[in-house]
Parts: sequence; structure tokens; C-alpha cells
Amino acid sequence: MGTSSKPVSKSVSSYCYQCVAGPDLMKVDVIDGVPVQIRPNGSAAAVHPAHGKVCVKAFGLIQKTNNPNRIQTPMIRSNPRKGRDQDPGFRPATWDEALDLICGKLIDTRNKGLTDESGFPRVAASFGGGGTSTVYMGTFPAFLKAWGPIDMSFGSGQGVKCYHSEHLYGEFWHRAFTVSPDTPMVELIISFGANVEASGGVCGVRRHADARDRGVKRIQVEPHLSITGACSAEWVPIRPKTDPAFMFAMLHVLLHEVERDRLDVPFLKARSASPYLVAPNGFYMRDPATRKPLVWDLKSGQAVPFDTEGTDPALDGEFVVSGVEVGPDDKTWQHEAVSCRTGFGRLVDHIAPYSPEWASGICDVPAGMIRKTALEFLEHAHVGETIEIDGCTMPFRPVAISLGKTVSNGWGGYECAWARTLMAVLIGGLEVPGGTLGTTVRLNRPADNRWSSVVPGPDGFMNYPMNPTRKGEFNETSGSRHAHTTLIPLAANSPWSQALGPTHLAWMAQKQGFAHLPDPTPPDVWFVYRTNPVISFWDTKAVGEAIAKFPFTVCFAYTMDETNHMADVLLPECTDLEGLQLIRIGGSKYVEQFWEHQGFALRDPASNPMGEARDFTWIATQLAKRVGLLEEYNTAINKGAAGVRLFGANYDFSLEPEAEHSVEEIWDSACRAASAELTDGAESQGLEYYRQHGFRTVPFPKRRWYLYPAMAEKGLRFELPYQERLLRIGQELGARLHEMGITWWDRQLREYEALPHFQDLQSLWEKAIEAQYDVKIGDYPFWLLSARSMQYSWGGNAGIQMIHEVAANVAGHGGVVMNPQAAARLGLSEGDRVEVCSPVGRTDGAVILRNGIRPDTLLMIGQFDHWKTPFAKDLKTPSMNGLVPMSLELTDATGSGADLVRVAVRKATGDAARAGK
Ligand SMILES: Nc1nc2c(c(=O)[nH]1)N[C@H]1C(S)=C(S)[C@@H](COP(=O)(O)OP(=O)(O)OC[C@H]3O[C@@H](n4cnc5c(=O)[nH]c(N)nc54)[C@H](O)[C@@H]3O)O[C@H]1N2
Ligand SMILES: Nc1nc2c(c(=O)[nH]1)N[C@H]1C(S)=C(S)[C@@H](COP(=O)(O)OP(=O)(O)OC[C@H]3O[C@@H](n4cnc5c(=O)[nH]c(N)nc54)[C@H](O)[C@@H]3O)O[C@H]1N2
Ligand code: SF4
Ligand SMILES: [Mo]
Repeated sequence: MGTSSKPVSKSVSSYCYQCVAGPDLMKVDVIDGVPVQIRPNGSAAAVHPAHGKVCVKAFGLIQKTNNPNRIQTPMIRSNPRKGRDQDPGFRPATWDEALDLICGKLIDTRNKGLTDESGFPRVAASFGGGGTSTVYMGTFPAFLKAWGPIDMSFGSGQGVKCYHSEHLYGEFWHRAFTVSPDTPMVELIISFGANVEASGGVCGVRRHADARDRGVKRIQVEPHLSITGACSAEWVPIRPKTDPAFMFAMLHVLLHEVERDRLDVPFLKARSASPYLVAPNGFYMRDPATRKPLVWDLKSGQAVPFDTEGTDPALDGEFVVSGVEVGPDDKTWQHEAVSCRTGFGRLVDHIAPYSPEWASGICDVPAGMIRKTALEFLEHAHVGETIEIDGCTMPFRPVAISLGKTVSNGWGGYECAWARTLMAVLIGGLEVPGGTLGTTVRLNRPADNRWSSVVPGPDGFMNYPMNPTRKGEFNETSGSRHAHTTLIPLAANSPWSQALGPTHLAWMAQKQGFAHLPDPTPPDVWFVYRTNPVISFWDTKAVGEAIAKFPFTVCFAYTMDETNHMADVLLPECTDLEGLQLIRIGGSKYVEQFWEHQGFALRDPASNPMGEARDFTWIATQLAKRVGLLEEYNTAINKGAAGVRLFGANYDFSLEPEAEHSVEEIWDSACRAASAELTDGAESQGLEYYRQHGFRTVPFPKRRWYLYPAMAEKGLRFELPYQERLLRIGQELGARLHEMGITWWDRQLREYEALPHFQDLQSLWEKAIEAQYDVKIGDYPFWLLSARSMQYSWGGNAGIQMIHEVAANVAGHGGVVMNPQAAARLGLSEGDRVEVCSPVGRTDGAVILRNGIRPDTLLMIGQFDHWKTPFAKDLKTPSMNGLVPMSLELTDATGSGADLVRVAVRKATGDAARAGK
């Protein structure tokens, strides 16, 4: 894209982390101080999983930096009234004026107390893009740390609209905040709506392309033919939200239609809870003395604690056993000679009704195809084989099932996550080469790598930092406006937990609180960066109305957008190619980032800031200084709040706590500490080194991609198939909530089943909408879904012309994707403007006819419907987000919901019809 004939005056090292599939490394060519071209970083080819390349979105950064619509000075609102229909009347201000205004507000707030009358933090903050904002916000996290409690419960969709059940149950079962096939070794991938060719970033695309070269087969199960489906071996057009039926039927084939020894019986006995005996009330039968779960030892013909050496536990069967059973709140039952089935046996019985023939009618997929898929899964499992990685012998199971976000959130997410993880366990393919792997930990600690989070917990399983549910330990107040530690035991309480709480409840509460929770209050001060909930959330109208009532909102602003339209102050920060920052790279990160190296990479400014934009670290330092928290702020940086701890066992590059430090001084210390960390204190090269080299890594052993060796070394088991712990926790949670008088979470309590049963999710959705809006569901005959686009990172780059231009060449963008037969029935043709309505809202767009979509399904790619973001607002691109309700009824026990809704379509009239002209 370099168009100038002038020679490149310098090449600057940087990284792109515009979507969660990063970070990826790149070079920026600069001519006379102007960045003109993004290039792959060739010197990273040997260490980076995509050989130093970046995806199309990174190439948009040149236009992003020079976007004429950028906010170039701080701006202060002059119109006190807020709302979509109000002109905010922003006027330019100096940094001094803007910072004085914000810090005055913060000092007043602090004087009132860090928490308000409801016990909620007075300061709230929302960041977008699944946590990626952190790598662009310099030392701002250290400012937040210095401040004290911050409420992060006002979300933008990351979490509740994301792979939410996978996030929570994945972390619980195998330290898997997200899950990936071991793509470089897998032979068969069965994907339920995982659109990896659009969502997997440059590493995902590279790994899957290499896998196809090796002859890997992918079966894509989803209602519309995505980019991923289009380059898969098979597309199975399943009916929306019926995936649990398909997966339960696969389990049926594995458990009822093939010989047992085709499963990995040794793995099931040693590495899962399959042999644990279940007592009459549904909890494990335990040894009275040690309270350890019992297994039936086939060698000695008696029940023994699960960890007894030299036993051969029965996988299946019913045995007469005495012991003690422990239920909720330590309720115990003594049993004398009662009949107990193993957890595995209970599973076999539980799955019996769910045959492929049963599932076929639900999923609209022929029984033969479901059966064939299950058998192929088994054929590719290579049960019994091993492989050596870094001198460590592990099972080799080259088959994996992946789930997309809409399959793993909302109701049905538990069933799908459980069935997928369980199928991996049945063939010994969880966390082993070729199989199903977790990528990264976010809720468990320590979070530096997955192995160190393998800490022994109860009953031979890994520990999990569950929010307490026992009497006396339960948190009746959460300190967050969505009550995550009260309602969601699995959300834990790590720095990430608030973002993974039921964030829509925070928005809903602003309109009408929830009985027996503290009164809802808006935050006194709300900070917003790189997120646009007024576009990305559900019922975007209601979200906008809630935001308009917040008394004081500070948005870091790149251009105007629908959320910062309601702000009181806009602060322009140095963007991607302008700011300075050092981040961690390597190891394993979400999506498909599996590295054999780890270390640090620098984002070195390639351009002077546009206008008055300032480096985020400078802004954070100014805030800390002016609020009187400089010492706490520097101390937080020293302790690692900005990504690198500045001291270690044999080095110390800590900042003088009481002094104000320049941006370069801070990052120089971070670079020195990073060098020291990687060399165990031997070296300490600073900023100059990273400017020259861009990044620095040391090897990350590949065996650490797999949790299995750490589990085996500690003698631990995966907590499957039977969810005894969750059953107990659900009952305790129910008791606690009822003691508080809360009955509105009862529907969610039912998800705490030891073995999930099938629920008719389609009718659950339909009934919830009929009840909430007093409509007839028959008037809304289509399911509306959304899908990722490789060109767009959420709505974050929707205002960039080049991205739109590229996307316009890729099928499906910019309108309402519809099956031609369905369109013909409504008299619609390609390009017709249509109005799409749900009981909550409406949008309009142009019909895009595609055979690759079910006739009962519509699709709108991405998240659009912008009315303020420059350029994006002129695209007339529809989005589902104004049409999807925020609904307690449609919230699952983990606190998430799904991006789908029932809609009606009709030819547009009036303004909507003219919009496209
Ligand atoms: N329809 C639909 N909606 C969805 C989803 C979906 O699949 N379909 N997915 C959901 C999921 S999983 C997620 S994680 C969320 C994500 O949703 P969000 O986290 O809200 O992300 P974005 O929409 O990217 O919002 C980014 C905002 O930051 C601004 N911005 C971009 N770059 C910069 C910058 O350099 N500086 C500043 N100050 N601002 C910048 C952009 O203009 C934009 O307004 O969306 C959810 N919403
Ligand atoms: N380029 C790019 N990459 C990204 C992002 C981005 O914005 N842009 N965002 C990142 C984030 S935060 C996330 S959460 C991930 C999401 O990654 P994915 O989950 O892979 O993303 P989507 O394309 O939104 O998934 C939608 C797919 O699910 C299918 N689907 C919808 N409903 C159902 C259903 O009921 N059953 C089945 N089987 N399929 C269904 C749709 O047909 C569609 O193909 O992507 C990440 N990567
Ligand atoms: S996949 Fe693309 S947008 Fe995402 S971080 Fe990598 S280069 Fe950036
Ligand atoms: Mo997401």
C-alpha cells in the first residue's frame, strides 16, 4: 500500500491486538514522520504462530491513524441534557481544563466515599473487545488500582454475548477460558458454529490452512454457510439453537451403539470421575473417615477411596456399598448397604433416550448424518496411541469439537459445553496432543500459564475459586451492580470476574432494580474506552437510555460514536500507531494463539500524535497526580499493574514512588524488568533494545500446551462426567437466595444438574418472548443470527473506509442474508430494502440472497446500525442488536444470553425504503 515514491525513512516495530485472536507482530514503514505502510514482521517468522504476519484489519491502521474524523482535542459537553436526540454541544478544551474538570469530580467523589449508599463503587469503567483494550491503555490499569474499588459491571457484550458458558465451565473443567482444537495435529474437527476462518485471526487462518494441506477434515454444523463452512468438507445446516440435541445424540452413539472398549477406558478410570459411586440422593458415596468419594475396586471386590493405590476401579455397574453422602451445607446421610451406580453408569442411563432418531426431528438433520458424524469422531480418535512431545509421552487423539459463541452462550450453553468436553473425555482426548485444548486462564490464579493453575482441590479434581455458597460464607452483596459473586458461583472473583458477570443485569437494573438486591444507582463517574455498548449490546435503545442518565461520563475518544455521544468529557488518546507500550506475548492465548516462545513486544510510536492526542500513560499519570494518588499509582506499576512487575528476585527497576515519571521512563523500566525476567536477572536492556528488535522471547515448551502432563503428575482427574459439585452448589445457592427472598433466579437454579437434560430451547425462546411482549410468535417467523467478518473487529473499525471497501468484496456483508425460497414467498428480490422487526425494535437493510442459509433463518454480519460514528452511519448496514431483548427469562445460570431473536421481514416503505437509494 505504499504509494509514495519517497524512500521509507524508518520502520517501526509494533503489534496489532485489535481483536482477541491476537496479538500479532508487525512493522510500520514511516516516511517523513507519516506511517505509510503496515508489513508483516519478518524477524518474528521463526517465533510467531502465523510467521510474523498480520490480518487485513491491521492494514486498516494507516487509515485509522489518519482518519479525518478523529477527535483531536479534549472536548467538554455544553448541553446538560443527554440522549440520542440531543446535540451534546461539545466544545474544544485544553488538557488542563479537561483534567481539572475530571479530577475535581473524582476528588469530590472520593470525599463522599469509595462506595455509595448501595455499597457499589462510585467509579465504574467499561472496556471493550474481550480484554484487548488493556494492551492499548498503557498504565491506566495502575491508576484504577490506585483508586480502589471500580465497578466493571456495565458490559458491552464481551462475556455475556461471547463464549460465556465456555469461559466459565471451560475454566472449571480444564482451565480453558476459550477452547481450540490442537489444529497442527488434529485429523477431524467438528465445528458447531465456530467460524474460525473469520474469527480465528491470522494465527487461526494460518493453522487451519496448514491443517487442510495435511488433509484435515472439518465438518461445519451451523444454520448458515459461513466462510468457515464454505471451506469445510461438509456443511450441516442445523436448526438454530438445537445443537445440544445433536451432541447428545453423538453421545448416545458413543455410549450405546459401539463397543465400550473403543472408548478410552483407562483414561476414563484414571483421569475422570467416571468410576466414582453415586449415592441415593445424587451425591458421591464417601468413605466415612476421610470423606473421599468411593470407587468399586474390581481387584479386591470392595468399595475403596478413589485414590487407593493398586486398584482397578469399575467403570460401570451397580454395587452395594455403605458410606456417607454429603449434600448441601454439609447435610450428611449415613448409608448401610445401599445400591450405588458409578457416575459413568448414571451417564449411560441418562443418555439412553437421546438417540439420533430422536435428535433428527429437533435439529432438522437426518439421523444417519448425526450417527455418521459420531462414528467418524471415534474413527479419528486413535484410542490407545501415544506421542512424544518434548520428551514427554502423552496420549495422541487427533479429533476435536469446537463451539462458536452463539452455541456456547445463553440457555443450552451448559449442555453444549458439557457434551463437547465429555466427548473429548470419552476418547481420552481432553488436553492431549491432537485433541481439545484450553487456550488461556482468566478466572483461575496464578494466570501466568495454565500449568501453574493446576492446583489440587477436593475429591481428586482441580481447585476452582468458586464464589462461596455455603451458609455463613455467602456474599449477599457483591460490590458490583450485576451481583456476580451473589448469583454466579462459577464467575469467581478474579480481576476478570466482573466482566464475566451477568452484565445485562447491570443495565436492566438501571431501569428497574431487582427485588432484594441493593437499590440500583448510576456510577458517579464512568470511564469508557474502546467499547460502544449502545451498538454492541442487546436492546441498544434501552442501553442508550440508561447511559444518558449517568451523571458524569468520561470517554477516551477516537471518533464520535453512539456511546460517547452521551459523554461529559471526551479525551483523545494516542491510538494504535501513536502510543508507547510493552506487552506480554507468546505461551498460549485465546482463539488459536499457541506459541513455542514467550516474551514481550513493544508498540513503538510510528507517528506523532494527531492534534492534541496524548499517550495513555501520560493521561493516567496526570489523573493520578491531580487526584493525589501518585504514590499509589507508581506502586501499582511497580507491582505489575501495567503488565510487567518491575522487580524480581535478583533485579529491581522500580520507579521512585513519590515522583512523577515520563512515559518513556516508565516503559524503559518496564523493558528492563522484562529483559531481566526473561534472563533471570542476567540482562537488563531497556527501551532502546526493544526499539531496535521489536520483541524479545525465550522458548515456551510445547508440552505446556497440554494440561494432561500437569494433571497426571499431580494425580488429578477431570471433573466429568457427573457434576456432583455443581449439584451441591446449586442447592446451596438456591437456599441462600431464598433466605434473601430472591425467587427471580429460580429458573437459573435448575441448570445445576449433575447430568444436564435436554431442554427445548426454541420453544423456551418463543414462550419467553410471547410472555414478555404479549405478541404471537407466529408473527415473527424467522430466526435472526449474526456472524463474524474477518475484516471487522466488532464495531471497532466500522468507521474505516478501507475496511468497508475490502468487506464489500466478501459475500454477505452489509445487508440481510436470506434464502431465495423464503424471499420468493415474500415477493422479495436481491437488493430490495426490507424492514426487519422483533417485538423489541426494528432495523432495515438490503436483501442479500444466498442459498447457503436455512429458509427459516436470516443473518446480519457484525454489529452496525450506527447513527453517530462517522462513515459507519452512512453505510445503512443493519444490525440485530436493537432487536434482541435483554431478558431475565433468557439468561442462563452463568448469566449469559444468546445473539439470536425471532423476527418478521417485510418490504420497506417510507424512509426505510428510500434509505438505500
Ligand atoms: N450483533 C452482534 N453483536 C455483538 C456480537 C455479535 O457477534 N453480533 N458479539 C459480541 C461480542 S462476543 C463482543 S466481545 C462485543 C464487543 O463489543 P465492544 O467491546 O463494544 O466493541 P466495539 O464495537 O469494537 O467498540 C469499540 C469502540 O471503540 C472505538 N474505538 C476503536 N478504536 C479506538 C481507539 O483507538 N481509541 C478509542 N478511544 N476508541 C476506539 C470504536 O469507534 C467503537 O466505538 O460485541 C458483542 N456484540
Ligand atoms: N475478525 C474478527 N475476529 C474475531 C472477532 C471480531 O470481531 N472480528 N471477535 C472475537 C470475539 S470477541 C469472539 S467472541 C469470537 C467469536 O467467534 P465465532 O463464535 O467463531 O464467531 P461468529 O462468526 O460470531 O459465530 C457465529 C457463527 O455461529 C453460527 N450460529 C449462530 N447460531 C447458531 C446456532 O444456534 N447453532 C450453530 N451450530 N451455529 C450457530 C452462525 O451461523 C455463524 O457462522 O471471534 C473473535 N474473533
Ligand atoms: S488477527 Fe488481525 S486484527 Fe486480530 S490481532 Fe491479529 S492482526 Fe490484529
Ligand atoms: Mo466476544
